[in-house]
Amino acid sequence: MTSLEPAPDETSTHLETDVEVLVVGAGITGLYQLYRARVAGFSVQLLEAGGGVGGTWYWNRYPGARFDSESYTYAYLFSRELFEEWEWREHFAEQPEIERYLNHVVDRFDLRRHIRFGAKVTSAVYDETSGKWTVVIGDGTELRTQFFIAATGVLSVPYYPEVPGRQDFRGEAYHTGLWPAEPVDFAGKRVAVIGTGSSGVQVVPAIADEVASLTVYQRTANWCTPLNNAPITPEEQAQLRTDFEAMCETLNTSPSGFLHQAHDRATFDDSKEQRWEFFEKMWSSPGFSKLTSNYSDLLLDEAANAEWCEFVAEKIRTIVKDPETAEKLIPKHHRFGEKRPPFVTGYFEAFNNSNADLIDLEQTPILRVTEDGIETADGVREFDIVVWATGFDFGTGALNRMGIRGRDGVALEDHWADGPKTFLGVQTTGFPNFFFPGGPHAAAGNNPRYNGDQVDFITDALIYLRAHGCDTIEVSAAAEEKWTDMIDRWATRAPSFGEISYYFGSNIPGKPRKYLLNSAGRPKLFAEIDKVLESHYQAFRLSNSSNPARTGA
Ligand code: NA7
Repeated sequence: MTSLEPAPDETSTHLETDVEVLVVGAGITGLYQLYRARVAGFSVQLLEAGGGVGGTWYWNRYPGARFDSESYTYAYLFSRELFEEWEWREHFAEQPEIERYLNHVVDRFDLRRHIRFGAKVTSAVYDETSGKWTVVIGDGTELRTQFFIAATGVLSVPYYPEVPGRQDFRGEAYHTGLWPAEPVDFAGKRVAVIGTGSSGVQVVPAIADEVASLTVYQRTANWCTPLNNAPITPEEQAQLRTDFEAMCETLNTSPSGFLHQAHDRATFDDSKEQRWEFFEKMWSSPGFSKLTSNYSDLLLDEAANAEWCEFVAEKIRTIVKDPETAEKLIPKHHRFGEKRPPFVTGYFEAFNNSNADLIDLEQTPILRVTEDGIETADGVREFDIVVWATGFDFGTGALNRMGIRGRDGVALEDHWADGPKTFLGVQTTGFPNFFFPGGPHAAAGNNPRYNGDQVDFITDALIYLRAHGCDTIEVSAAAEEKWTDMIDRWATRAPSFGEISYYFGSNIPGKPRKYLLNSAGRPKLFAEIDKVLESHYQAFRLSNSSNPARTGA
């Protein structure tokens, strides 16, 4: 462990080396998978590379890191008791509270004894004869499992751009996605933040008031709008409890897994005055409702989108006192919703501090990192701390790096050389008994909802296998092809993210430009799951490794 990695949780060093279900990743999805597998009566082990539970919410512990989906809709809903006993402090919880919550869940359901921390998977190889996987971790320990479930997340491999001299910097350097457990002391320091995605725009206001100077390196301005966070009042807490069932129902029938209600009017149904009044309401609304509750044509009609963008641009001009900085902060090349919109608290305001500066990398690109700072066409600026908020190898990053080898030794990264191919975002052909909930082709929306649906589907499939005397399951090439074609078709259809976004892998040089989410959302997943269940898993080949004659159910 380097000093940059959060300290390990010494309380769980448990390791069962021969199990029915092996889960990788102690994030929200992996912990739920562990819970479901255990309740279903399977022997189960969870491996986690980090030193504690949380996954994304373990590694991304930078100042200002918080949910931008409502806490109670992002958290677990499988247990009403859990929902009732955990009172979220804020509508959008901050990282420490999230980490506390996930630790509470682990202890509440006695899951810790199944988890081994500090156990990074280095290879996972399928054995055709036994139908089992052999999984090796960093210290060389070998494990055997019937079912191998990688809940390794989509935002778990931090990306550092190839900037010359990055390693030469002698000050402190941190990536937002690999933040140390010990607090970083920003007081009185000259700080650079590179990157203005969701992470960068959360860090900036969180440290703005304590640093000596803050220089933000922006390559692309983003359509940031206010998060509008607030503490949850006792009355709201009581209401949440009363409304639990109704809330679950709303979330389960919403394509993106949010509570926000869709608006029934299109932009130009209203006069300019009415529109601006409505936009003010949107501006003051919580989180993603700017996308989900805005005018119905916001993401479908260019002129409608441009109206909202004009409104947001005016807001930026009003907040940011220096007109030149304000103009730099207004996106010029993409519409609202074309990239994942960040939600902010005090981001634009931070640029009114006399010690804050915005460098527009479109005008003056970074040439190199030096021992003391960062050089652009404008010269060198010296820093004590550089924060790399430069994103992740999204979707396939972790899975393609785990040394996963399927039937005939085929490498997953080769099978997916042109982009991921999946069925339901849970299995890929040639890799029997291997699942990856919350991985590529998972939803665009409130992640834990869709990922939880996938975990339920997987667990139910394993229960079905057991009940029918089978121990091996592999999706057919035809089902995989059909689902992947559907993903690609929906990817280019409005309302979808633009192709210049990490959702298409465009932030990683050389990565295939393939859509990594599922824009059809939960309704399509539910419909397909229903078909699978009605057809008794026809999309899959079920078999028994010790009795090849026992095939299908
Ligand atoms: P993002 O959203 O991928 O943002 C990464 C940022 O880093 C973005 O502003 C990039 O600019 C910038 N970047 C990337 N490479 C460079 C180079 N070479 N030079 C300068 N700037 C660069 O990652 P986040 O961590 O902010 O958010 C990820 C998700 O976490 C988010 O969507 C939420 O789901 C939570 P670009 O826009 O590519 O020009």
